[in-house]
Amino acid sequence: MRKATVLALSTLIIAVMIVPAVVAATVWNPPSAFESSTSWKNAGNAYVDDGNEAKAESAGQSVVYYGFGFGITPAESTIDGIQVQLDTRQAPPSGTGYFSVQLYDGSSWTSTTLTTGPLGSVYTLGSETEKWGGSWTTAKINSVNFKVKITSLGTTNNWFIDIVKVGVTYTAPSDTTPPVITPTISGTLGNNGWYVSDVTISWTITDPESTVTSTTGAETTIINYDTTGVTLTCSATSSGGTSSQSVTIKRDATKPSISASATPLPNANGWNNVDVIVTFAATDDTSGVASITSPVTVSTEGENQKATGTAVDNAGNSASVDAYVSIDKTKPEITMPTFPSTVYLNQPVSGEWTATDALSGVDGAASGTITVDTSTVGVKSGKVTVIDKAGNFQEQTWSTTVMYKFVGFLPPIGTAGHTDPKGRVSHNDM
Ligand SMILES: [Ca+2]
Ligand SMILES: [Ca+2]
Ligand SMILES: [Ca+2]
Ligand SMILES: [Ca+2]
Repeated sequence: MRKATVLALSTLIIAVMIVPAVVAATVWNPPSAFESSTSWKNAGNAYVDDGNEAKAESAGQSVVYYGFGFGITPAESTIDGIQVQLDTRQAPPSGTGYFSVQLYDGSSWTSTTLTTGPLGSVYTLGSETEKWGGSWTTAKINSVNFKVKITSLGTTNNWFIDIVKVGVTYTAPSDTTPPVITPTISGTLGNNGWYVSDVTISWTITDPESTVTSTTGAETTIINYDTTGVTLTCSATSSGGTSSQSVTIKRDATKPSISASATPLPNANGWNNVDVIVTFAATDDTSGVASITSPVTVSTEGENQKATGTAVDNAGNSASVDAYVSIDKTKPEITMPTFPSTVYLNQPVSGEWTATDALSGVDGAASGTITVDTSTVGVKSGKVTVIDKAGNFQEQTWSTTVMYKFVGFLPPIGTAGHTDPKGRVSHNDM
């Protein structure tokens, strides 16, 4: 016998050494409700320890209390025992009244019924290891359907209770795992892991086996600035250990800066008369430029022809710019006056020229007068030059010959001839 006892003791010691230290806890709660079918008077007076009492006026009357509001966690905790405490009195004080108490686990009443002694004291029924013949879980204890039935028994005039309380002793499971930390990141994700909006980072920390005793970096953070990478770390400790989680946030919510340039540049009038190459350039401070429109060659004629360039950064933000190109490659048209091929000395000769340009328009005078110098004989020529606003030249020439005017031969002046009626003198009358 002695040997067996020593063996049992050493087994117990080994068991204590292997199992991590677990601490039982007891929580006490009063009820918050009773079943309305009760025959007791003022049953709700037993919620609070205030001298106001619930009362049964005859033996064999039961009151059922519930709504104890237990919230024992973690759910895997073991229920070790249940106690019911009653602050009792009877009238007259010398009676033999007492109470019996039973528990309800949500589906049946416990097989064990415990009873008080003669009323007039505070009785605590059960113990930290008494299960009342029931099979308990945290779910049953935490349920609103966990109930206590108190029945008046014995002989007296009135059975009183000032307060009823239930104490539940439980043991949390031992914990070998640290808390689980889960980040929640909300924001608009662009390309390549870059966020393109404000980013909110929050953390969920759970440990089903034990209480999380400390955390760092668990606060919600809003990243409202562009960054190539900011790392947030959350740590949490339970009796299962310490764990950490980190997230790195890259934010670029800013469009690239884009510009356009033209080659060649337009003239002072804003026109080109050759093909124009529009080249785009962009910069981006945070994620960098990912793509940009290739140079655009504008070769068609027209005013304010649009060339659009777009730049996209590595986060997916895009920006566009419009360049306007005016091209006129067509020379102006000149309408020249028509001069005869020959004109006479001192004959007044002049004519009007006019010019038109369909695209950029004539730059300068669009008409003018050509006056031929007929004061001397010979070939006279000139040219009209017109330029449009794009710099295209047009040139037209004119030419005519100034000649003496011969109207015929006058007869020589005779000595023996006669004078004709017009006063001219002829030598021979034919
Ligand atoms: Ca009371
Ligand atoms: Ca754990
Ligand atoms: Ca950017
Ligand atoms: Ca033109």
